[in-house]
Amino acid sequence: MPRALITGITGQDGLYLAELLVAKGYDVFGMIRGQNNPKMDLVRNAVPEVELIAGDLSDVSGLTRVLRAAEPDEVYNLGAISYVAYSWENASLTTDITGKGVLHMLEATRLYAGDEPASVKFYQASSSEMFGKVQEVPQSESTLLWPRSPYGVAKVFGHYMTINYRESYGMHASSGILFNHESPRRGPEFVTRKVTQAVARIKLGLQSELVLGNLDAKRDWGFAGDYVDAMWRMLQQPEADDYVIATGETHSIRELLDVAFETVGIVDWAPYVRQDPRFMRPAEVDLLIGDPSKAKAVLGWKPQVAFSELIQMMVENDLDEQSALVR
Ligand code: NAP
Ligand code: F7E
Repeated sequence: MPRALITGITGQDGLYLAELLVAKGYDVFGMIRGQNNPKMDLVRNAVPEVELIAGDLSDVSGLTRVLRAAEPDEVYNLGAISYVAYSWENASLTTDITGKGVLHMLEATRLYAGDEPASVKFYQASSSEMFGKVQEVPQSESTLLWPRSPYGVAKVFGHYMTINYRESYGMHASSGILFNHESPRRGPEFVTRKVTQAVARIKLGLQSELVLGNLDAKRDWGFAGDYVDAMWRMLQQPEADDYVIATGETHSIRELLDVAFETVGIVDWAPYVRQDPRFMRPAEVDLLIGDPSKAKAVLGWKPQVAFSELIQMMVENDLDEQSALVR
């Protein structure tokens, strides 16, 4: 049975990936941080087969111990401080975890792999936020990076460090440049889930308004369940490489609002939505749209869930969750 180690097991992608790997017959190990992490029960309920090992991306000696305990064939480094807005308020911490944490994982994996550096396959969760102020439309693997937030800068560091470990030590280290991907498991701080939760609550009479920032930003949104499959496909390739994972479509926050409110039968959302500068960012990423043709050609990957289907799925889930809360 192949063995996989996932950092960020308590996050949106960590859970979907763990489910995928368990279904494929892997022995899955998840790194979990902190003492008595409140999300431990969530992981245990969703994927009871996964063995949890305590560790933190800031602690390189602890990571060495985690690698020795899991003895993985594949390492998926999904752990990060991932909320872009938070990264301006906590730039140094974001740099330490989202940036330097990648170096720590690469180094712990290299030391664990010993004389056979390519024997342990490594996946790094890079991000379309690295494109920031986009220099090309659509964005591909060769587009110049121009990050616009401390999060984006930290991801660029992790991305190039992954390439550097591949080139310096011959590690099988791949980097997935994933565009925004969402699901009913998305954290409520991100705009899709903030909108779908609020729409459900407005429909149920539990909330009267939704306060947002920039409504004109455009994102290439896909379904997280599809995107973790791309991660796995990257590590099955004979050679490590970097891949853009995206739908190739872009939509504004306004279009997101159209679909979410239409799902509950509200055609005009303007009376419910207010803009507040509090949710505007010091530097915005105005437009993201990815070109996933390399992933299609080499990995045989393509997205299965369309934008409107994704948002409808999230609204339906939030209607169920919010109704259960008031029952
Ligand atoms: P998420 O839901 O925010 O999950 C982040 C995970 O990182 C959580 O499990 C969190 O654990 C863990 N983590 C935070 N600080 C840590 C630390 N110091 N040590 C170890 N683990 C730590 O993120 P996601 O949406 O699943 O994304 C997964 C990865 O893909 C992230 O690296 C993200 O930056 C990247 N990414 C995401 C997207 C997207 O659209 N979702 C797109 C491109 C790239 P706790 O529960 O303990 O906080
Ligand atoms: O913002 C705008 C906001 O926080 C999307 C992370 O997974 O994807 C994610 O980063 C857009 C931005 O995601 C609100 O200004 C308007 O333009 O949902 P988000 P993100 O910043 O794109 C990338 C690929 C990652 O790698 C990250 O880890 O929506 N927006 N009003 C708002 N955003 C939020 N959160 N809240 C608002 O009220």
